[in-house]
Amino acid sequence: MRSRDVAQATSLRYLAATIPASRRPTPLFNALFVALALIGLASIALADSSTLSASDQPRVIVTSDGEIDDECSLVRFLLYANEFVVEGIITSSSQYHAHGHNWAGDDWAQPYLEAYAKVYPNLVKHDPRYPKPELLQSRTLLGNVKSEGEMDEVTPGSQRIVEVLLDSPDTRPVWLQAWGGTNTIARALKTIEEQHPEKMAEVAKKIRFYFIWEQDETYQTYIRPNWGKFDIPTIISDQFLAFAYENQRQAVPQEVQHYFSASWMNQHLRDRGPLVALYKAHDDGRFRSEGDSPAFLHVIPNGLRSEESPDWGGWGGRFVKVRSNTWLDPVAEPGYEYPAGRWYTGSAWGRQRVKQEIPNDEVLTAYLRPQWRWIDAIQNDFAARADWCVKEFKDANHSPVVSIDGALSREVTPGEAVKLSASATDPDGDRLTFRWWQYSEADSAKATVTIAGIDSANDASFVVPDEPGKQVHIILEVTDNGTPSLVGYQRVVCNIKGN
Ligand SMILES: [Ca+2]
Ligand SMILES: [Ca+2]
Ligand SMILES: [Ca+2]
Repeated sequence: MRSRDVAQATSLRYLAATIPASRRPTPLFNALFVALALIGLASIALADSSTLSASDQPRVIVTSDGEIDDECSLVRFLLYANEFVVEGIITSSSQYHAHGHNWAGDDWAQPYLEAYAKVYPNLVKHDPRYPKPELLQSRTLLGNVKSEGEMDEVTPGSQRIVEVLLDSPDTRPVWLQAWGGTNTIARALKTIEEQHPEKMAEVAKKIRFYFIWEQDETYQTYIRPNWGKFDIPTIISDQFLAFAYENQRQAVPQEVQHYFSASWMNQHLRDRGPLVALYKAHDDGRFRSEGDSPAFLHVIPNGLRSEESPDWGGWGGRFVKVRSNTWLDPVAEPGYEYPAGRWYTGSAWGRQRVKQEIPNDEVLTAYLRPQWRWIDAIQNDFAARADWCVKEFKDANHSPVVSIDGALSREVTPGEAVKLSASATDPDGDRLTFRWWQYSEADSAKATVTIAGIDSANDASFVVPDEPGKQVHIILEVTDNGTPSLVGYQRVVCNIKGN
């Protein structure tokens, strides 16, 4: 097998259990997808799915070490609870936080859940899918917290992960996120290995990992050696630095830093009810850190389809495959060799570069771009949801809903003029602006295509470059003129035929 074929085969396998993205679920589509998947036609369902503007809510389990930036991330996460099936919010330790070591308390998440309960009656005016506070409460549990990397003890948190993964009638992917150490996840997997070794392969097929660094050793010492053979798709992010503490996001360009400024934050987050009131910005209001948020930003079904393959890119960054199942941040340095072991503060490329404190470090800026390029849209979307906590539907903004005419994934021929056409609606009746662009970093084509009618809803096109076997990724961004201005997306993936 040539390397490209290997990549494509993996990508297909990755796709097979992943349901394509959009904002509105329809039961008909879900039933159709399940039926097709059952008879082994999942990839055909995906090819045809573009005519069905629907998706399911991704299932997610958060594990968090309760640092201040996790607390900030939890506020944002709860505002997106309508987009997910929240299977668990589990406290874990890390190399930074554990019992007796900068510990926020076993019940650090409680004030946030209580505040969520207070704003829930208003949030459901904006989306009835927000989960009941009692449901979130019942799934918020203590994991392995006694020391860094501790995975000996079976805990309520580890058992919740076991329960979700062993629930065999449900084959949908489960995104296991590590905002801290991977130890509680490791403990859960060890329980499954010990008690149900015959189910490991089936369980592994459901799992998607997204780790914010490896904040303890358990991925290397337990998960990789024992579960590596199952090729669980694993993203380990270092580019989250663009969304982290000031000293870490220093290379983010000025025009983007604006969205972290006290003036912007105060304008959009002050007086937004009890949940956002708990958001631990700095005293003057400026952004503190949400280094862990990319773990769930990646799976928000916003139309970018980032959950379909880690190299496609989206709100949680963009990654390259460096080992059979492991996707890390793209390092542009010629001849760079990724570490064989942990990707963390002691080894990750961006972290090492940040330590060098190079003024106007354009190389670091470029490295972090897959994350910061979306910050304006990410922050405005956050601001709108802060409004949802206190405002009526008619007084708040909601994203445009975008629908592509024709397939989302297409087979195209070199020289062919591909027509790009879409429609969009806005829940608030806002005026909409269309913009098509090639996500050239995410696609395998070398050529930069010229898109005619770049701001046209239904009269845009481009000519397919002569690069058989490659892909061109076209993003459609539809922006409304509400306050704050919000964006809806779709992505058209064109597979160039030949060879
Ligand atoms: Ca954390
Ligand atoms: Ca709107
Ligand atoms: Ca390209």
